Amino acid sequence: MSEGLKLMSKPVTGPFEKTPGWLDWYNGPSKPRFRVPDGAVDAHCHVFGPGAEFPYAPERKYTPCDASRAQLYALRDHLGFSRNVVVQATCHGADNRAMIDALVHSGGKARGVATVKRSVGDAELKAMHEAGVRGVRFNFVKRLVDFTPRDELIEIAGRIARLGWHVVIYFEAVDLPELWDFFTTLPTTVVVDHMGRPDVGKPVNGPEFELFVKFMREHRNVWSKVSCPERLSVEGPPALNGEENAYRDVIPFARRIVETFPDRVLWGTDWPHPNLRGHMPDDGLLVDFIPHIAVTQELQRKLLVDNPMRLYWPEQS
Ligand code: 0GY
Repeated sequence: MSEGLKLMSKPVTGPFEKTPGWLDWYNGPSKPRFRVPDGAVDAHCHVFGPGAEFPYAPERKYTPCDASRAQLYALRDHLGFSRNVVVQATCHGADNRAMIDALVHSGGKARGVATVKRSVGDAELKAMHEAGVRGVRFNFVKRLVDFTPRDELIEIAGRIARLGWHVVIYFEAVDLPELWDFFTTLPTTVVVDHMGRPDVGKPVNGPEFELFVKFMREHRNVWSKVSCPERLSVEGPPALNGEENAYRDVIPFARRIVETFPDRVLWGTDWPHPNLRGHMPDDGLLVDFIPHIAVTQELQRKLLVDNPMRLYWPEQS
């Protein structure tokens, strides 16, 4: 672990007070043993603030510790990745300035996913596109956001479809049946965060996860991020489990999605890991998890390079 220590500056908090019990991101990530293929993309990560420069939104459900673009890009380099997809975090609401600031200071190495409201202007969407935004996120996780009417989301989806953007959806597995009809009317590519958050305590071939597989099988515009074992695992982190066995209970779920839909999967660190309660992962060990879910070099290339490049940098893929 010592190789990564002090690579990144320590987490700090700006003028805001963190949510009680908040876990800061880990500033001593190990150097992964798994060497990601050249051109690999971390396709799900966030920036938080810094709050002094980019204030957190009044409607937020949590207040994090700051996590700046410089810290994100230091992590990218340390882990051996080439590019990032920075997803708007709910603590910034629909104020995309921190995310866009990260994109415009990335030297073309980052794309973004924004949160927008119906009131967003065409000129604003165009400016976001020029900065590198390629999608919007619709969030259905009730602890993170207030309800947005479906007709507003459909209207937004129709407008961003014209820019060639996609929709990222975040929801809990138990809510898929109720959301199915809405999701299947979306006119764009649809990217699901974290495999629709399966309950990995249930069987991988049980009815709940089968529904998610059916969702992807029957709708070829649906992609999935096979990210966040640290968030989904019931068995837990390496300290409890031994490094080789970290998050072992998530492997069958992620591996099934990678092997069934190899051309429609993405992977991301989820740094700086909002709202974790039990532990904060070592991002180096998260990278070491990848060969357990994408077991051949071909699958690894698709997951980490070919798929994200096709979606976010089609002109270069
Ligand atoms: C994630 C997961 C979470 C939070 C957010 O934008 C966010 O606040 O996405 C979560 O709390 O599960 O993907 O980062």
